[in-house]
Amino acid sequence: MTLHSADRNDSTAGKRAVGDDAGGRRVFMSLGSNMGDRRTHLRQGVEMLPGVVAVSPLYETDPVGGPSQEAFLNVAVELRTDLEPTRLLGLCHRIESAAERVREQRWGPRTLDVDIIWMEGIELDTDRLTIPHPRWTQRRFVLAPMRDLAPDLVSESDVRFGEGTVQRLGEL
Ligand code: A4P
Ligand code: MG
Repeated sequence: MTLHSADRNDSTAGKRAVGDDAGGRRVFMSLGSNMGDRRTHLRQGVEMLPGVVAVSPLYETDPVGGPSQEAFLNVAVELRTDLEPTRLLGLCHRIESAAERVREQRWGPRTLDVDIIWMEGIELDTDRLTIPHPRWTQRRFVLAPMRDLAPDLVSESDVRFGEGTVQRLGEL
């Protein structure tokens, strides 16, 4: 896995460019839903994120970890933002609350999960926040959409060795 930052690569097929010229650091988020109207939850979540540069294709994914539960829809989103990590985490929680997420069980079913995957130049590990996300390099439901957006960070073999099965559905 190459975890250095590089210039943006706009040549990736399937990557939907949303905006450009935004300032700030390069950031990747992962959004997942497996309850209710999954696609709408993801769309509304993406709309609430600041500085969106690109949204990956949509993937249907088998749950990794946790109890037996329905399949997820997952996407990755690239941002450019000056928001500090803790502020961005606060925003993640507000976006999840807007989808009326209820926390009952770790890794359990959820209307919307918004995770910070990677922030350019940031490494931190506190009780509330770990960046890069501690499990992202093991999970195909994050690696596959990340590969679509950031082939400089994720290789084909990284995706192949990820845990879980994923199916690309098209645009969110
Ligand atoms: N937290 C720490 N680091 C971060 C970060 N980088 N981004 C803290 C976001 N949050 C971070 O998360 C618990 C706490 O983690 C947060 O309050 C925050 O302070 P949560 O969202 O409340 O609970 P969770 O998601 O159940 O726990 P966790 O450990 O974040 O789960 P994971 O590892 O993210 O896994 N399978 C498929 N196919 N698709 C999925 O989207 N998601 C999970 C969740 C499991 N299996 C899945 C999927
Ligand atoms: Mg989460």
